[in-house]
Amino acid sequence: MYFDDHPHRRLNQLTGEWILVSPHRTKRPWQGRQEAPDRGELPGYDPQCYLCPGNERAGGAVNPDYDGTFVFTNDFAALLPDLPEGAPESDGLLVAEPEPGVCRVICYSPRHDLSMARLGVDRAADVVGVWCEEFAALGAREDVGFVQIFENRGAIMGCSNPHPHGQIWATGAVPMYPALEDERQRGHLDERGECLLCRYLAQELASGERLVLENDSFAVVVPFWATWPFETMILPKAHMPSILDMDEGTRRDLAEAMVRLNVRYDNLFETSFPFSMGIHQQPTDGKDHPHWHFHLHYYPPLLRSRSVKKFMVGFEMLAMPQRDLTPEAAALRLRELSEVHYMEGA
Ligand code: H2U
Ligand code: ZN
Repeated sequence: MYFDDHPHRRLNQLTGEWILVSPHRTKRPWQGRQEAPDRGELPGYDPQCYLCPGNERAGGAVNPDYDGTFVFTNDFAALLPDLPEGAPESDGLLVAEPEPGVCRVICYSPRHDLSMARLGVDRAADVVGVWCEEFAALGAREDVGFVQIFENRGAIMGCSNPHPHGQIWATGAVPMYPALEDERQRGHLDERGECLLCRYLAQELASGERLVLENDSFAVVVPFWATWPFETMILPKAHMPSILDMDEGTRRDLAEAMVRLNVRYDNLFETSFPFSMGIHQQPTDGKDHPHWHFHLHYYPPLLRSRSVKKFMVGFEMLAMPQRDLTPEAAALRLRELSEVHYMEGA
């Protein structure tokens, strides 16, 4: 196929951005394992960890002896509610406005050592439940227009702590990427009378070329327009503007899809796989957003081994993102991996 061999660019339908693909540079065969598996076991409890039960955090607060999930307001929040009145007007081209908001931290489990890949589906479903509760509560606030749920995992991503946790930043305005996706999805529904991602998913399920795994309610694909080497997207098969549209069974299916994907990711380079992931869903301005189809993005930086990452520099910083490995080849690699975690296998 032409696009397996020749440089080309692909359109990201969700943002309108283009990505350069250079498949002719990956003709060399895959070299197999480059490094020994990373079997560095973490302790189940770390007395130095600010997220473990019963420990003191930086601000002086003491974590309860929690069992299950634990949510608290970030002690170093990037956003604050209740900003003072009296911000100056913008001055010509110098445009600024106050941005109120709330930052929360979610511990997935009391266990310091169990990331999503090894948490088990029941615990992962509890995390999905907390996301729904937090989304509902934060989204109901007058001063919150968008709720960004995300997780930063691994030192390479600047994550400060291996204790499995995620974050929520709720903002007054809709941030840049969700705003782009909002515009593209609205435009598609207006012009074609059908949801952009329902249509995209039907095409991906029909081809199967970029499909990594699926269950009754969700499909995991390497998007046709993926930027990061092993980037994936989790999409609900039914049209749902937000995570609150999931029933109990669908929440569990989401947890199952996440756990299976995370196991494959860990198995890829036999390491605790770093990434940034996040949920994109409808804004929380009280209006209807029928064009929104919620989804999760996983952006992992690793390229060839647990220490060789993809750099977005040079042409990519100045012009447009670029990749060598095609999304189809990445999906094939992820599809071939086992769903038994390498730390739990023989
Ligand atoms: P990472 O997920 O990027 O590691 O960030 C963890 C968050 O935890 C970070 O935003 C917060 C930091 O502000 N934090 C607390 O709220 N309390 C602490 O005692 C330490 C870290
Ligand atoms: Zn811990």
